[in-house]
Amino acid sequence: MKNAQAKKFKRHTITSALPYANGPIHIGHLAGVYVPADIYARYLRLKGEDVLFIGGSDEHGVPITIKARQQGVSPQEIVDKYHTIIKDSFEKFGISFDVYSRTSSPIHHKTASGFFEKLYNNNEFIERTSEQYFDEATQHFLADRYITGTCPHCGYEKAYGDQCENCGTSLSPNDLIDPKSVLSGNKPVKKKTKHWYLPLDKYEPWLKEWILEGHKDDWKTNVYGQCKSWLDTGLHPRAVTRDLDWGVKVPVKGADGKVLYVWFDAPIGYISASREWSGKTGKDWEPYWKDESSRLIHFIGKDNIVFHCIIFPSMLKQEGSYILPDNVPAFEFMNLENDKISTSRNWAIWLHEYLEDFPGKEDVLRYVLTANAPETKDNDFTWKDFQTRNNSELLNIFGNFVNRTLILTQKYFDGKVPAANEFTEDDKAALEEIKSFPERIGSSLDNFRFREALTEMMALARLGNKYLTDAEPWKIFKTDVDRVQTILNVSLQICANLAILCEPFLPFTAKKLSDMLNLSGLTWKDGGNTSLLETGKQLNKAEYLFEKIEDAIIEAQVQKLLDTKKENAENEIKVKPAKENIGFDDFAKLDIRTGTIIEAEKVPKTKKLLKLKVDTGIDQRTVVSGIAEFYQAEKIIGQKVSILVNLAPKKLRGIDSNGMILMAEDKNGKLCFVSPTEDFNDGSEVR
Ligand code: B3M
Ligand code: ZN
Repeated sequence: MKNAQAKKFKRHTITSALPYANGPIHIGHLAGVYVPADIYARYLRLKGEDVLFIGGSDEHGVPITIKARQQGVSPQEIVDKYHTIIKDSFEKFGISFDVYSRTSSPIHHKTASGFFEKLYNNNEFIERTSEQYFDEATQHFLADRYITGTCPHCGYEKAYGDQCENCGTSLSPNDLIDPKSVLSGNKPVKKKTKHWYLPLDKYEPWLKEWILEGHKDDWKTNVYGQCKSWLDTGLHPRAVTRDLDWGVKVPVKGADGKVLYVWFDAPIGYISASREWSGKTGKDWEPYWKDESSRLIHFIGKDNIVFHCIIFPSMLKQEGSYILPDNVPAFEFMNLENDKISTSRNWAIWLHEYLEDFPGKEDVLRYVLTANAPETKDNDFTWKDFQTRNNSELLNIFGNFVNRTLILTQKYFDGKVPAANEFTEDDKAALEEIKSFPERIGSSLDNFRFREALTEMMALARLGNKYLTDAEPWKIFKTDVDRVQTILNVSLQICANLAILCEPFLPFTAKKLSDMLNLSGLTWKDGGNTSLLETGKQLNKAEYLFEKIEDAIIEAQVQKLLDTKKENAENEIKVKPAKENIGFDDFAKLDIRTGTIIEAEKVPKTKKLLKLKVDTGIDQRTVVSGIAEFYQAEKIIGQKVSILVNLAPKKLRGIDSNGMILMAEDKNGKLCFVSPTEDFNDGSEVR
């Protein structure tokens, strides 16, 4: 990859994927997006570059409405809760956004609908009425995550209507094999509805030129490769509206009950966040997004490549006034203890919990996640490695070197920087090598090689540690004070360089070290300088930068994960053992028919009961059914059911109930109808 900084840019607009506000941040998010993005933003700021670092919560989309439905609250309540947790934990972890916004904000709704309107008025969209999957029981169209089925590409049985999380393929609901509604579990029917499509196929020639030619040298292999396979396969028009009631309303006539597809509105969230920032700071946001001398960089995970390299750039290009992303350094995935991180299985290390369990150790996690960054392939986080890197690298090398230097300066020279007297060859070699570090670290960062950059930064700490250990000033203080002065002066210059060059990676450590050295306001340009600390300068009291992490602490965290694993195993589908065998004659006594619910109402003063009128094909009869917690009366009119018609009548809450609706109950006690999968007449016998 050619050096990305070859061209000089006036401004750097750095975006980081907007996390869905339906759960907290975990180490996978941090390793794959937010820590590298923050390192890069801090590095550029230290170099004096003009940086706008953007974050925000992605608050629309079906995962949020599904979670709200599961918890019986509104989507707004879900996003309010998690937006606060996410924003707060980012701040405490030192992710230095210039703005952290949210897509449920009015400014985003205005920006996103205005963006759509401009493309609409330019006749950019294809309007198409098509048959979409519809859940008759709940009267919902089934978009994206409301429908699951088998992926046609890899056979994964829990693929979603918009994407297969197993193989990353972008899907549309009609691609799914054996589709099922997430809401009722039923097989959905097709119903006509109108949507607006972005004609991606029309942009193919331009995208091939812009990506396959224009970025073949500077985009990462994993990113370029995914884009190439997409373009080689051929692009198709993509729906950018949905039949949902949560999201940015589609701002055109004939679009009642429709919102923008979350992946159309979310990337525009970067722009609305910039407008929010502008409102707060008084600075103009437009140059960061519209001036060709600005550089737009998207930090994302690999599952977001198509949206940031193909769809959003096409939108920006068609809108006509925006710059395009110069680079999209997508990372692969971070696993945890050799297993895929999973929110639903609670198999994760949550940032807000880490901050509670390890106060003052933000940099340790930043360090370990960078050292193991999944830059070109999936990688793994283990608590053992976390402990080892803290104890053997941060504590024993970086911390030990700084602490010994400061303690000895305190002890021998009252904490004042001693003079540098005559330099030996070793001194000169060390001083010469210091000068190389800004370039060594900087060129790795310019090319988004964060692990390599971190290793180079640690090489400076190793240099100091080795230099001081070899020089052994404590052995010669009584006999050669001048020599000790020089050794500690050189060591202090290395400490001062560390305070600058570690800042992007370890901002909390950099602050502590700069305070101890009584330094401030240094920039990247000061890196490599071997006289940052002038002789006689009074240093502040030394404090420990790192502390040992004991086995017990790690064992407790590992145990926490083992407990989670055990809980998951227990929660696995508890399928009740089969009942004892019966003879066919026993079964033959049951008369089960197909039927249709024609009326439904809640039974007053009960939580669970609905009074139904069912057409059994034989007659129309009243049945009381305990399904009110799962189905709203008004939404199940027309629902096909299976009904046991020769069950002896029973009076329930004063109502004569005549028969029983067959319901399936899952492991969590959720009920769903057992209905004919084709349009059978009422009264058909089930046998
Ligand atoms: N909300 C997060 C994800 O897919 C998604 C990113 C949006 S960035 C505009 O994990
Ligand atoms: Zn798949």
